Amino acid sequence: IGAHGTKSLAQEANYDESKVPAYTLPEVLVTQDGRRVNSVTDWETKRRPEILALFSEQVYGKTPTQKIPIRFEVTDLDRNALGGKATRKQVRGYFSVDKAKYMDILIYLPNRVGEPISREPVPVFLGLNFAGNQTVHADPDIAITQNWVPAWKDPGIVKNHSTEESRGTRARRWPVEQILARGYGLATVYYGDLQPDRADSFNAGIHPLFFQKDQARPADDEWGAIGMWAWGLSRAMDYLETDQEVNSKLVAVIGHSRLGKAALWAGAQDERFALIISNDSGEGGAAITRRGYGEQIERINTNFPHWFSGNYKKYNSRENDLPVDYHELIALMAPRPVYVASASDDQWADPKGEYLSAYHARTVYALYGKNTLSTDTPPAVEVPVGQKTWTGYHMRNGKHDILLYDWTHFMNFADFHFGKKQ
Ligand code: GTR
Repeated sequence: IGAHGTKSLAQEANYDESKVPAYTLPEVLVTQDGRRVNSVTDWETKRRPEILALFSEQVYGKTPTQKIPIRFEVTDLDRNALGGKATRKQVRGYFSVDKAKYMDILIYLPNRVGEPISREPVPVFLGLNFAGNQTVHADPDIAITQNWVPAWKDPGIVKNHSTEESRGTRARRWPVEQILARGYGLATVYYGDLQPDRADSFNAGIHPLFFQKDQARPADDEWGAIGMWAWGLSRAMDYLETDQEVNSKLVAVIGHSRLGKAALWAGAQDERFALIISNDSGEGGAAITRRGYGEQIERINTNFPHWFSGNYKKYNSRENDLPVDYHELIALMAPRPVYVASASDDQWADPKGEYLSAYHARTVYALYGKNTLSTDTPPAVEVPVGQKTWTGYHMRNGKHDILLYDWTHFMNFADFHFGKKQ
C-alpha cells in the first residue's frame, strides 16, 4: 500500500480469474440521471451523447472542435505497383501553411487484371502503423518516415530514425497482397506523424497547432495522444472521401493494441467509419477495466502518461469510480458492425474482458434490431463467433500481435457486412 493508500505498481497484475472482484457495470441504457432508454431516438439524442462526453472528458480527453486547414497533395501515383497487382498512392496531408507539419497516407488499391482503371470504388481498411509506412511492405518506393520513431527492437531504427533497413520489417502485420486479392484497399499512416509516442511529446506533432496562446500542454479534460491518433484517422478519412477510387461509405477502421484503442476512439467519434476493428486493444480499449485483470488504469497512466487525458489519472486504482466502462465504448459503434479480436497469450490485454465488452454492447444493438454475440462465455481459442452478426470476436492462438489469421477473419466479417452494399 503506497503513501496515498493506493496499490503499489510493483504489485503483480492479476491473472487469476478467481480473483476478479464482483463488479457492477454502468448500465448502457440508463441515463446519468437514472432514466431508462428504450428507443433509438432516446439513445441517439440523449444517452449516446452522454456516454461520448464521458469518454471525452474523463478518458481520452476532448477532441477540439476547432478546425485547422488541411491540404492534401498526391506525392506518388503508381498504377503498376507490386508487380501490377496494385495502384499505389502516397498522399501528404499538410496541417500547417509552412508545410512543417504533415502526415503521409500510403494507399494500395487492388488492380484487377483486364479491368479498366475506372473500376468500381473499393472498400478500404484504414489503420495507423507503429514504425513508418515503409515498414508495412518491402516495396522500395514507399517514402521512409522522417519523423521520430520509438526505439522498437526492429532493424533499421537508428537513434529514433528510420533507415532503408526498416523497409518491410512489419510486413507480417500487413498482409497487403491478401487484402488486395480479396478486393480491398489498404490505407495507413504512421502514428508518429501525428504525435510522437513519448511522454514529453505535447510540444511536438500536431498538438501545438491547437494550443491557445501560452499553452504548453493539454488541459486536464483535453485530448492526449490516443485522441490525437484517432483524430488523424478521421483526417485520413477526409482524404479518402475525396478519392474517387475509394468507396468512402465502406471504410473499416482498424488498429492493433494502443492503435486499437485509437481505432475504437476514432470509430466512436466519427460515424463515417462503417466498420470498426479492435485487435488486442486491451486496457483503455476493448477490455472491461472493472475486471481488475491484466493491465490496469494506474499502470497504463504511469507507463504512458501522455496517452489519456489528465482527468483519467483520477481513476488510478479507482476503476469502480469511472463513470463508464469499455462495453459502452463498443456500444458507441452501434448500429455499425464492430469486431473485437484477442490473442490467447495476451493476458495483459485481458481477452475475456475484451470479449465481455463486445457482449455487453448488445442491448444497444438490440434497439436497432441487430443481432450480436449471444452468450457471456468467451469462445475457445480459434473458434470465431458472431461472424454473421453485428459484433464479431475471435481469440487467436499465440502472442500479442496482428497476423494473417486475424486479418482473414476481419475480411470475412467485412465481406458479410459490405458485400451486400457493393
Ligand atoms: C503495452 C501497453 C498496452 C498496449 C501495448 C501496445 O505496453 O501496456 O496497453 O497498448 O503496449 O500498444 O503494444
